[in-house]
Amino acid sequence: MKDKILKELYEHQENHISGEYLRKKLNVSRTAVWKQIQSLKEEGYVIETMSRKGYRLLEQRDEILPGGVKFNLNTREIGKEIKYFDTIDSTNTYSKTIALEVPHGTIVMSDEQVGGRGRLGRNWSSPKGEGIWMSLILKPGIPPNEGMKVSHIAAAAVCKGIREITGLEALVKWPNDIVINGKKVCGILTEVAGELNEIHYLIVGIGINVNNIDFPTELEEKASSLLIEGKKKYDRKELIVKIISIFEKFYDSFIKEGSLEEVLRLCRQYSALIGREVVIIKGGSQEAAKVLGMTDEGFLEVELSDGRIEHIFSGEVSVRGQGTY
Ligand code: BTX
Repeated sequence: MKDKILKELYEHQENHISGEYLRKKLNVSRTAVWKQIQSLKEEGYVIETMSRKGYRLLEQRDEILPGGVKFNLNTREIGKEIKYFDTIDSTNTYSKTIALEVPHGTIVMSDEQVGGRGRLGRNWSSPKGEGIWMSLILKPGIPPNEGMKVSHIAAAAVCKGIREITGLEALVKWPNDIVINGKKVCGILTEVAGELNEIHYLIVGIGINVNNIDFPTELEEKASSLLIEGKKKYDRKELIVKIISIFEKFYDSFIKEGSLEEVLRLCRQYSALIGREVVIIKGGSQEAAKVLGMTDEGFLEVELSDGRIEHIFSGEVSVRGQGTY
């Protein structure tokens, strides 16, 4: 019932709706309506109550409460279920604990992560109220080796979404970062659980620095935010809705038609690496190379210093002449 009341409040944000209207519409008592309104207020929704007029949702622009995302999304499946937290260790870690019980497309998001994770056990700084820290739980029924393609879908969707909302020149740094002016504004962590021939579930963790004003000293050189680059604050809800909508479109054409065409086109057009001299870091070793392109399978095609052409599946690539990043 709470969800239905919230939906009504979102649909009538311009004016108040009376307790009587809600009571009739949902076929419940006025006390029940009142109780649900109190409970929504406790969850952080700002609801104005005026005698004789009723209730009105006053949304603060910068909040990312789940209703603001859910009722603005026009997707088929992704985001129909949203689990929202004020604070959590990591949305990816939590997603793993619920993945088998929740429907495909469930999103877990949090206003803050205190144990945000990057790849290979690295940390992901996720301060409160500043970024988008979310995980998509997907059940695609594809072989595990195709999981990487879903990561590319996420990168293309985030890059396109950021460009459309902010107009900033976001680039995809293969395989899973989004950079602006050579600094990382987003990281994607895709984790797969399954058997040899089929994925049980796949968790795509997306971390975007949106309104961060500054970063811990050790990140200053390589991290940035949309606010720092665009010199203005951005609405996190609007970004989430845009990115999820684009993601679902790309994801559907991959799953239904096996097509990654648009995703590859975007990853190539907006690549931060193609045509550049880079250093490939694999385990303990480093090798200089020039990036030639990206294959249809999503591998990075590079030319090594001895002229050999290699297709790289995963690993670290740092652009030469730009420090370690
Ligand atoms: P990565 O291993 O490519 O990047 C981690 C590295 O990036 C860190 O070692 C650090 O140098 C740098 N870093 C840490 N925090 C930030 C930041 N906020 N901005 C820029 N650079 C940073 C990238 O891994 C994958 C990150 C995924 C994060 C999402 S958030 C939602 C979900 N939950 C979760 O725990 N992780 C994912």
